[in-house]
Amino acid sequence: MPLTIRDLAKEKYVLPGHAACPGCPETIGLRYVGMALGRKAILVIPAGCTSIIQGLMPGSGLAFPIINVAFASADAVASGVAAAKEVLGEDSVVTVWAGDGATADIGFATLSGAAERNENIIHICVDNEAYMNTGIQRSSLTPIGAWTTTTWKGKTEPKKNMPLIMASHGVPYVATASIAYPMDFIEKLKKAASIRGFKYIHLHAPCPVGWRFDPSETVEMARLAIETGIWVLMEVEGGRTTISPPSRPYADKSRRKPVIEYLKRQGRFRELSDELVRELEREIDEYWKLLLKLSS
Ligand SMILES: Cc1ncc(C[n+]2csc(CCOP(=O)(O)OP(=O)(O)O)c2C)c(N)n1
Ligand code: SF4
Ligand SMILES: [Mg+2]
Repeated sequence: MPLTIRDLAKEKYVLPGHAACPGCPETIGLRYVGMALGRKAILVIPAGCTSIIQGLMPGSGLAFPIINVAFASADAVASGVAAAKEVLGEDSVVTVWAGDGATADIGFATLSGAAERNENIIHICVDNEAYMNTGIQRSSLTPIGAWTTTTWKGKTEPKKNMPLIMASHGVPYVATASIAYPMDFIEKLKKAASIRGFKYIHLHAPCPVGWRFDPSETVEMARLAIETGIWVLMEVEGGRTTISPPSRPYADKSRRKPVIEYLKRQGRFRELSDELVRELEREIDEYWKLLLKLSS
């Protein structure tokens, strides 16, 4: 039976008065985490925008139980919390909620270690493609050509492919998600919570501040990433790759929108050359070919 809105937790986990910017993708994603996991969720959060969004004690903009940790330790802390909960016989879903910087750069050692040990946790990478909280510095998940305050002329290196890197750890479950496709994300979260062992979900999260678009366009920008094929929704479960329903139409190249439709809407790509746009189109094609091969 497909999941419906009636199956979701009714409590609100993102509260009025939180400290996020208007149009913030992280609050959108956190709402869906609350709807999917409800009271079972325990969030482990390294430094990043969400640490600010939650606010200062004794108030909090988030109703989850949260452990704030140093950048590099998130998955090690989560491993310990999950082990303790198991000893106590408590049914919790220990979930790391970490930015792209915290996931792919500074926290990668403990993430890789927890994946290799197959710890019973979920790691969600909320990917806004830069270190936003400290003023839009590049991360290894910033795409090629994008302006940041540390890549004034556009980043010269391509975006690291974290979902495939995590899949190559041989963990039970890896998925990609988008804040524009809530039911797809929620289903993946619920599935991850039902699987024992290490689970990785990579959430595409366009940030109006760092990407330079109007805050009213956050969801539209995330949807365009799917429609141009630059972000693909998929799952790798027990080593088997499948393209998720919202992305399936775009396996057919003729149905994809030109990537320029996505790039031209974001100020961070203002200086992008025609040559780089062609290069990105070529990379999208190549990646789709690889995914279709893996999923055949
Ligand atoms: C070890 C360490 N280095 C640097 C910082 C400063 N710092 C705090 S948040 C942040 C950026 C986080 O970026 P990301 O993980 O992508 O999350 P976002 O802010 O984009 O949500 C940095 C560099 C820190 N707190 N600890
Ligand atoms: S900088 Fe971006 S990710 Fe951070 S709080 Fe603002 S909108 Fe959200
Ligand atoms: Mg970030």
